[in-house]
Amino acid sequence: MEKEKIYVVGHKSPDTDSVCSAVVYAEYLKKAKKMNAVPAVAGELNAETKFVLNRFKAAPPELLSAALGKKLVLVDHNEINQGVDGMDSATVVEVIDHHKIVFACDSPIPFLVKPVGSTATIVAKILMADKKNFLLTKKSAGLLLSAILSDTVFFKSATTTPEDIDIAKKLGRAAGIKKLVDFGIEIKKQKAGLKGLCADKILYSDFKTFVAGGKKFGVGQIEVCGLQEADQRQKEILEAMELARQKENLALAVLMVTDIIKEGSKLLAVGETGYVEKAFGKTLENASVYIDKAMSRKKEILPPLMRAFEN
Ligand SMILES: [Mn+2]
Repeated sequence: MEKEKIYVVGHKSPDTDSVCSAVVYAEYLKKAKKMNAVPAVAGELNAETKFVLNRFKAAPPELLSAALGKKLVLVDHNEINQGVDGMDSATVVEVIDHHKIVFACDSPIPFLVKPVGSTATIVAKILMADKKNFLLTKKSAGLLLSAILSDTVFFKSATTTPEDIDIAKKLGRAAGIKKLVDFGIEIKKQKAGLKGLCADKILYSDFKTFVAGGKKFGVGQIEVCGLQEADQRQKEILEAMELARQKENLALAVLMVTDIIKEGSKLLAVGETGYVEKAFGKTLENASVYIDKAMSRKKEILPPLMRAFEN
């Protein structure tokens, strides 16, 4: 009898970390654990991830649009509302992640969460510890390296730890890539910017919802090289954000326009924007405010925002 299929899947609006971690970890489960593991994605691939998969000759994972009745390994997320639809009627058998923990489960499962810059860092360590299966191929090393460089914005994000840098160097050697930062910039350039994206796509390219103080809110993020284009299109983006906020019943919707060159983020906000002012002690102008040095949603934007909702 064929073993039951297990889908290894990241969050919706999949990013390079979500996808590459799923691809490599599924291969690990298959080869080292003899499981019938299949990598999957919870949404359309972005241009950056397509570039990375192509670069290391990896097939795009299958699209999983409904989780109902399926067995899942979650990578790069542990919040049910950020994952594949129907997850409450799926069985989560394992989690590997680097985000805050909100997961609940009525039976014990392997649950590995570490405060590092990317899920790929954790997956890479698992592969490196398994000496007998030779899983750290050029392809898997290249995919994981790309994910680390992407998630940590080539080590510039506040989420970067010494472990990410150390693992990335080892992966670089295995993948035959010497100049890590240069390669990181090449990866990031694939999708940085707003060119060719409608306002809706800009908001939803990386949008996550959260609950705090009994209210639901959403924070999206888009990376750009310079804020000029975003400034010009601000009105149109804010209109799309307000529509999305109403549609998804959110108290507040925020978009981080993160300038990876200037290393800061302009926040656009609609809805109960007082929470943004409270969180950052700044007054919004034109529904927006620039936060210098803030590039990480998880580390620099979410914690003060959550506190503002909770207090
Ligand atoms: Mn990640």
